[in-house]
Amino acid sequence: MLPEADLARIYRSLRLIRRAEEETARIYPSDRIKSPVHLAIGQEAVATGICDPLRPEDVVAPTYRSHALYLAKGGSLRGMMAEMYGKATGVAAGKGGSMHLIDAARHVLGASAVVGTTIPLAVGYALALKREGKGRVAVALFGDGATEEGVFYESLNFASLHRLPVLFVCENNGFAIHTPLAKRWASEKLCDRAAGFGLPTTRIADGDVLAIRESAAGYVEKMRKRESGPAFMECLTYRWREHVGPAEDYDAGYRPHSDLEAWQKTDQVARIGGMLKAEARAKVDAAIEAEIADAVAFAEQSPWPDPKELTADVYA
Ligand SMILES: Cc1ncc(C[n+]2csc(CCOP(=O)(O)OP(=O)(O)O)c2C)c(N)n1
Repeated sequence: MLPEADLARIYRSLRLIRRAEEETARIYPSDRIKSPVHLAIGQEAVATGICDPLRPEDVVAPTYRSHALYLAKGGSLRGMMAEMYGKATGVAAGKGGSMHLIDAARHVLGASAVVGTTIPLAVGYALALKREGKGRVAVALFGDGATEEGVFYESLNFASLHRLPVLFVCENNGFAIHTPLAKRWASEKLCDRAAGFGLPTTRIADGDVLAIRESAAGYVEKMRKRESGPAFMECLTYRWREHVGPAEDYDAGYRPHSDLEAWQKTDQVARIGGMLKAEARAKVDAAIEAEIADAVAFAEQSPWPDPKELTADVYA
């Protein structure tokens, strides 16, 4: 069993993501949040397990479903909340919304709504980090749908050829919007496809945050020492809410509620929380509630962007 301090840190990350997203879902129907939201409630273990072994100066490349990765890497909660509210104090000055989070100080690259597009950005960054020679690594996190883009395979090949320090992580939640893997993939052996490009691979099927962390830590350590090039992880997980928006969608007919119930039995927030002493857990929970309340108040009290800013930082 991990030392209590490690468990507390991992629990804090899992719980912060869960509660920040639950709060987002609670506020959403009021229309104060102006941006569409792709929630990762249920998927927290992937971002948390991957980011725990990372150093502050390592780089992560998120997707539009990026609250979890952004927060796990230490991104500003105030800046994220204000961004979703469309306020001038948001991380993209209120112009990007939930799908375009960024925190340059925490080395969270800009997210994108276009599926697969941040994978090559992580590879390009890894090339720069290799040349820099300080042992930093880049991580690309993406959904199973992104592996259907040609750029995914180009990225694997280029990174493997040049032995770049990049960890590719597929958060496989089984669906691209409403379409299941069985209707999209001729073979579900995703790790075999990655291995075909010469990458070591690991598949974690049960969402165990500690197993994800251990696997990521092993790969990252070898990359830092230049003992290996890129690596590939497939982490099975489950999106509890609808593809986009705050609600559940088990009445839509594309997946049964029993799947949710099965994943909820191994919920990592509850599991890791249960490994902590009650007092330690209560302390973490209270600190997180205060942090979220502060971020929401910050977003609500922040000013709207000045209309004169409308065309600033916009390419034309
Ligand atoms: C290039 C591109 N094609 C299609 C879309 C429409 N689209 C938005 S989300 C999505 C599903 C992607 O699924 P996945 O990569 O598994 O991520 P998840 O939403 O499950 O996190 C699609 C097809 C898009 N945004 N970009």
